[in-house]
Amino acid sequence: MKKLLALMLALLMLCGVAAAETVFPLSSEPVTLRIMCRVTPAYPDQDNSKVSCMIAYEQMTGVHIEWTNVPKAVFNNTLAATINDDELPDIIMKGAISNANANDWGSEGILVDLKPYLEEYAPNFYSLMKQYPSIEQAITNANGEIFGLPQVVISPAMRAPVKLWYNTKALAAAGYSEFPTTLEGLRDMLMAVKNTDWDNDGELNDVGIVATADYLRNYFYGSFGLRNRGAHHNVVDVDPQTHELRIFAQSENFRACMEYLADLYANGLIYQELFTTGKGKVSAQSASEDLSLFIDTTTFAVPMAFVSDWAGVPYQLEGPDGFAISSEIRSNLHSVNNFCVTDACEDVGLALRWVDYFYSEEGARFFLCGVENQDWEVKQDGTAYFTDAALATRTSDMTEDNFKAQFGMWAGGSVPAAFYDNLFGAEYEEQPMAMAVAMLNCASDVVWPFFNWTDEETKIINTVEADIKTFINNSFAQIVAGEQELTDSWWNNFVSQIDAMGAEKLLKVYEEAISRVFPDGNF
Ligand SMILES: [Ca+2]
Repeated sequence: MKKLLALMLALLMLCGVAAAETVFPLSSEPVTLRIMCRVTPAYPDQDNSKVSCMIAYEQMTGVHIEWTNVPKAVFNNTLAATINDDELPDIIMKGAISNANANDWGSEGILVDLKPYLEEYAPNFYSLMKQYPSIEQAITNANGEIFGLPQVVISPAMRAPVKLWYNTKALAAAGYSEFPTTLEGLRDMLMAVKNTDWDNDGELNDVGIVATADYLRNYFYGSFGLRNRGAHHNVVDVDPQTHELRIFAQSENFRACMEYLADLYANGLIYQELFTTGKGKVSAQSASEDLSLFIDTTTFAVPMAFVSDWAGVPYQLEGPDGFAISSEIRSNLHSVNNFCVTDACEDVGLALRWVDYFYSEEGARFFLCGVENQDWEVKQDGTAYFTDAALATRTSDMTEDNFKAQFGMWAGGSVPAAFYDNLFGAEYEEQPMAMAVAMLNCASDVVWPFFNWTDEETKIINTVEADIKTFINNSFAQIVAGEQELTDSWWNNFVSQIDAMGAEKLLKVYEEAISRVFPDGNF
């Protein structure tokens, strides 16, 4: 019996990983799909029709794409206006639409339920979904509908995006041979760097830590044991002592985290414009050598000429209570609803066959990195990398994203594709990869997937949780930037305001969802 079971399991696994061959062209008749896509400034003219894999894919598939390229900064508003005006494209791509919005638009008939089509028209995606149950769980709503395809992450390289990078020249000039391991050590080191003219330009002009506000919070939270259920949940986690659900911003450790960062900020050890311009200036700051430490996924914002000055910290810094958790850890998903089909689409099957190739190993590499033997090739040692012709287009003022966005659709993320181990560059380079593996080792034992809420729960998530999250993030920024003093009365008021905003209701909703997702109680 045991043997039979093992055999059946082995067979099941074989079926699970067997890639479905996509047959090209997808259409023998000329056919057009209209895709509205979120694009970042990395792309040439922010125009997907100029990306070489998309040019090649038109030839392969026989499907012409009419692109509506929408800059990231205005994407959500533009999408909302498009839906309001009933001028729908066939497909909405790279939008990372929240499950709550997708369920809303789905229930109004604007988005098509893809579930009945997946097995037949998206066999690569379908087999991934069956192989990784957390994927199916995260994208299937309470009515059993699926309104969008996600970015799947299989490789560890893609599961720990928040990393700490330091300028080795700055550290050496300040007398450090190794990066510190604790928050206290970090403060001392930043102070020493700040007081060193490490780039020898005659001025003390180091700008301190640069990060987006999100990444600043999500890195330092971990050193205080906060947000300990991973990257997909920003308000609720589990109290490490009591193992009960909590709104982590109401814990004393959240106060301690803000106090620590407010002290850094007041001493000029955090970039003073971080809460207004975020990491927007990494490129210029690293080129003028004013930057010694930043938090980001890789060094892709640093101009090529300076990249070799930078090294990463392959561990989470330890906080005052001994916490060293990496809080920005993804499940097997990066983002959901990156490929949604609208009711304006006349051939849902074709739309799905078009995207399904990107969930195969071969197709994912094509979609994300570009055309084999034109943009990249397999080198003699078996590793893949860009061709000489591709590398010849690289100029020293280009960031890695600028360079890559000429060939593939990776830059900017939230893609409808699967990230296997066969990619190269960016997160897959030796250093970021080693750091990602190390940060995964600092993850909590349990990382919550995206939850798919019921209609009733969605109402609470869209209102109560969204409001609490905004309130927490704004308060955090005010305290850290010193606009507000963190007194006892401010703190007590902050905690009770979260209660007044519906903390209990929100925790109840999490409790319900968790009883569905973790029926064994190991949440
Ligand atoms: Ca200087």
